[in-house]
Amino acid sequence: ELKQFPEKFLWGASTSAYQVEGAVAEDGKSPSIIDMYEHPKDVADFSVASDHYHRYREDIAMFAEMGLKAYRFSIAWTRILPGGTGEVNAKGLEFYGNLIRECRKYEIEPVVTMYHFDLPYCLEEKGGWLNRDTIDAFVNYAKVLFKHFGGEVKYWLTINEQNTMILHPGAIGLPNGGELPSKKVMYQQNHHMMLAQAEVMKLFHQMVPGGMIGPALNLTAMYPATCRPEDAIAAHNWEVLRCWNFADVPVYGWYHPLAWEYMKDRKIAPEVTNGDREILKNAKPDFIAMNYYSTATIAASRGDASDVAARAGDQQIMLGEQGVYRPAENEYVGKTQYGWVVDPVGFRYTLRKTYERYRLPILITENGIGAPDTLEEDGSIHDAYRIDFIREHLHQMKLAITDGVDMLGYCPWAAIDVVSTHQGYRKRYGFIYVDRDEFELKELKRYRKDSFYWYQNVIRENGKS
Ligand code: BGP
Repeated sequence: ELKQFPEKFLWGASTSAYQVEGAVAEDGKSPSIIDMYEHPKDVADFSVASDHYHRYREDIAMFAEMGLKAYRFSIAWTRILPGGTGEVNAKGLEFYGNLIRECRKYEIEPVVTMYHFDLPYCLEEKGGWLNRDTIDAFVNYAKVLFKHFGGEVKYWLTINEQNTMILHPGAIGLPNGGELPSKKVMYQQNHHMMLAQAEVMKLFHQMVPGGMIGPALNLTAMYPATCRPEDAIAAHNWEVLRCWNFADVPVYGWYHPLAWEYMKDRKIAPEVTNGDREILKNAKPDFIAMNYYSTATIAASRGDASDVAARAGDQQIMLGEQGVYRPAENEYVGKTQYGWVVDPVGFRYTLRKTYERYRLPILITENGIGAPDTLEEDGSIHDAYRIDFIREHLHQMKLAITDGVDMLGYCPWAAIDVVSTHQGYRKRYGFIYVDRDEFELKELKRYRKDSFYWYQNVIRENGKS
């Protein structure tokens, strides 16, 4: 029998600081690595974004009207500590304090990401995550956040999509399109981020009793392309390297055993210093936050695939890794116009696998479909594709709950239109339309999409079907 959503289910929606706020150089904010990108000329940059920095009151009032019980947003490290570490910027604290209070006013639970791709540029200049000092800087930043907001915010996310940052270094976190770091360098950066995350989770449990903290990873189950045993091994390889290796460290305190052998064998395992193992072992998350968009289908390597995942223009494409895996097509799933696989059943499958592996409650922190919505003359936006997408994913989530998966909540991407990581403003995800074009800002007026009213009803009914 189909179970219903739990009573206190966190129906929410998400954004991230650099994609929604704008005001990139206001009130003492320093540049992050994102602000220092040589931005492609044909897509909107992040300087104004959706102007949430100035319009958060209006936006949160609309979120409240939609019925949101949670709002997942990120804090820009560069607003709180413009120097990366050291002096605290009072204006930064004030902004997020106001934002949190505004949520509370409507009984919207703030869910805060501490770090969503936007490392302070001043830290990048000193070596970024390759430099162990960045670990201390992150812990220090966390201390400031927990001290000021620990009393008002219960749910915290450490790092958004660490696996995306590490596995796609050309896509995120590499200023000015420089040379891609080697895998050895990436796994060393990853190790330092893991240590920083562990220290922060430990500190959190000391400073914020009763709060909950977890990593926010992009998780995706893999299908073998056929029932050929070699394809199953390859799919398992990529699932381990792409997903479980990143969740095992926070939960179990060490790397996935197969991933560790893979790294050692290729001489790309991180240097581990005395005390690192202790640090990783001494912290645990309270839940797993999951960003889910699609699944992948994998075949055995033919020995001629080149390197890791990449994008080509608008299209999301994947390349394999020699001797490890090779991407394959899946005739049973659809694709968005940007080439992202649409797989609601894969959502249930990924939830089951994640819960089976970690036995921790799961909070969905992203899920959604990017599309170029059209604003009609009368101010309506008919985004039936978004409604279909979310409806199907909700149904599969309900099946996962029925299967026994412990779900905390659902915060799809995005609460309101934001600038996409790579496709600017033409690719929209929000329930609320922001009237601006790629380059023409207009008045940034907000409009309710059809999906806004639909989601409002879903929340009102606690997802009953
Ligand atoms: C996730 C990121 C988000 C968001 C989303 C959609 O990987 O955490 O920041 O942007 O993907 O991706 P895109 O904007 O590239 O379509």
